[in-house]
Amino acid sequence: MTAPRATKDELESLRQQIRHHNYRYHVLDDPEVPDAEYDRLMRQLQAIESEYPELVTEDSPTQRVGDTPISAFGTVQHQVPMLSLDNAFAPDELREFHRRVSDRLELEEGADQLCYAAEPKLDGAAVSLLYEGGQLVRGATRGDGTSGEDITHNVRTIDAVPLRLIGEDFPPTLEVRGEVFMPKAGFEAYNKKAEKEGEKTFVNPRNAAAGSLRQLDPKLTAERPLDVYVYSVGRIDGGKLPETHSEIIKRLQSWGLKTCPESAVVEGVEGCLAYYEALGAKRDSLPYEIDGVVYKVDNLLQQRELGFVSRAPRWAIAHKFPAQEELTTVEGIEFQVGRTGAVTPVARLKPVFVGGVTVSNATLHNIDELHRKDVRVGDTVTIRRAGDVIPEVVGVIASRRPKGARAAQLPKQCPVCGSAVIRESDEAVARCSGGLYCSAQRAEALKHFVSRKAMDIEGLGSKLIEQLVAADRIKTPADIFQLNKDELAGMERMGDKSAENLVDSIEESRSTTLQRFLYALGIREVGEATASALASYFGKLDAIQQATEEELVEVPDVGPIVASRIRSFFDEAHNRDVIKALQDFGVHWHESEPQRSPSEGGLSGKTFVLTGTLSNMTRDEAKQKIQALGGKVTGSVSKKTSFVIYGDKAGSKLAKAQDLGVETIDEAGLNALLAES
Ligand code: IWH
Repeated sequence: MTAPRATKDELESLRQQIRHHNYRYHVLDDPEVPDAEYDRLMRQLQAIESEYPELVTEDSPTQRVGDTPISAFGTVQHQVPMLSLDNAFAPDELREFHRRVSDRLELEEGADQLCYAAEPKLDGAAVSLLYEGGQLVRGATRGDGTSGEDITHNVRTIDAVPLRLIGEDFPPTLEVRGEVFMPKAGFEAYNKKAEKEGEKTFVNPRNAAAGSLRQLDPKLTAERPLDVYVYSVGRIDGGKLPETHSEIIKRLQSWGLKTCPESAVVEGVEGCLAYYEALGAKRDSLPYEIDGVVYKVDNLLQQRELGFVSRAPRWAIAHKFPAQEELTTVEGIEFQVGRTGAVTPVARLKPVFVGGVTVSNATLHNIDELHRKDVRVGDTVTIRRAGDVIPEVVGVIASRRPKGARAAQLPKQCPVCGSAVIRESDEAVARCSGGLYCSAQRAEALKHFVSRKAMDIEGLGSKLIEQLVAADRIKTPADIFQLNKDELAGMERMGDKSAENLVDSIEESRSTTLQRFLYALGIREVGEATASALASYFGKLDAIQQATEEELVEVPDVGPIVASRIRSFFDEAHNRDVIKALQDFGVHWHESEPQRSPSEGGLSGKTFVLTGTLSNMTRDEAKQKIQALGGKVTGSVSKKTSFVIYGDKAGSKLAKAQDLGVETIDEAGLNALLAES
């Protein structure tokens, strides 16, 4: 059957629309239509193509993923070699580079007028993309720079790689180079899923990108969240390009190729260094991993004048950031006890410079992680420190394991106090059961108590607290208020002046707020936000201490688990004693009237249970609306429940309400009730 003219026109129109939306979405990061509309256009195109298979073309947006795996990778010769870059690590090396460039170009000393195109150096896999007549005909890896592997079937699956260039003025043959990378979010999501399904995970986004491109089956590559930035031109036949790198990049973008939005033109070496600083500050918030900055002399005439040394251009350099991953060896595995008793394995390391600091400890998170990564004393491991994140052990280099390296086991007794270490079956963490008997938990609780967002006692640092706890000089937070200047001045690394400042700071902290005080108590699950909610809801400490779990869950954002933690904290006589002692020592705050008294509002005295998915509000929003009118919201249905509000996919709670004869109302009914109350 031959397709009518109108169908062919529609087909071409759909393809053009889809290419345009791809461009808006991927290249400009500014979609014009909602995803659902894009999806509709794709489906329409698929429908027509399946009716007229003879009209399917290679560059149709539906043809990204081929259905037959290849049997081996072909070899591709790069007619224009793919370059490598010299590296600079310190500002002086960059100044050196700038001086060499300026000298060769016979520019004045300083040469501020020299422009560089600066861009992030992505941590991915370099690729070459060849377009003939605007159609993507070949994708290749960099390989050794002269020949690489044909990965056309895989680059086609990357949505950000156009199968067809847009516009009219592109050169008949255009080979571009760029970096294929896996954004951080995609990398994490991919690894999480792989782990859950017992599949191999990737060590870092760079390996993920490179590994994904080396699949024989494009269906596998298509499942990987890959992205691309194009950063230079290789071969070009016919057509002419602008005379600066930065203008060329703009031109590539206008043809539908995705370029990095962080790239910029800077002036002189100072401009380069300022760009480096600014990008370094942004490094952790960028959605992809970078390992430095690339500077290229922007002017192509000047590039030609500078030329090459062997395979590297004299006109470009990579200025590296401090590595975020390094190798070192594990000298020991210890277990640290935190404020809540959590027993955390920590690797003691041969000190290593990574992420800009020297690291000698790295967390192993929890015992499962320790066993999963199978880290042993003596192992060579990869350590990662990104930004301000706690350094962690990424993995073991298996081939470098010494003979007889022993695995560490979770201790049965707390290494600090000897109490039993207990792990609830559904929890990832094991905990010391010693509570405040355990000096580690005590010290951590005290550190939390004095911290800036809690009681804000300046000058009482970790080391000093550890000393005071070890000397049995402070057992509870109340003991802090009995410390005197002379004994503090006698502690290690303390002088008269710092002791005096500390005493002043302790004195000042006596006057605080209920929110800070509650937070400082270190009740599990009670962070700053919950402390603040409790303080404004109840206004007074007494009211919180006496609140039942039912009353506590009425506080916005307090659920049954948090409520039970709060209740158990105040049920502990020891905790009540400490609070009393603190108040006796003069710790005070302003008490206020409760923000909401349960007897106000048209729903007071009524108890609600919410179940299922509501369509126009979340359950939390419904809860707040009910509470605002004085109603109570609880988690389980009983004879005392006034109403069960049910949404979509309501389950056993609805059934139970019907069993008990409790009134059930849907979302419309709830809205009516809220309106009339
Ligand atoms: C269902 N997306 O890849 C669906 N809005 O112009 C379809 C498309 C996309 C998502 C989900 C996330 C993403 C959107 C557009 C264009 C290309 C594209 C768009």
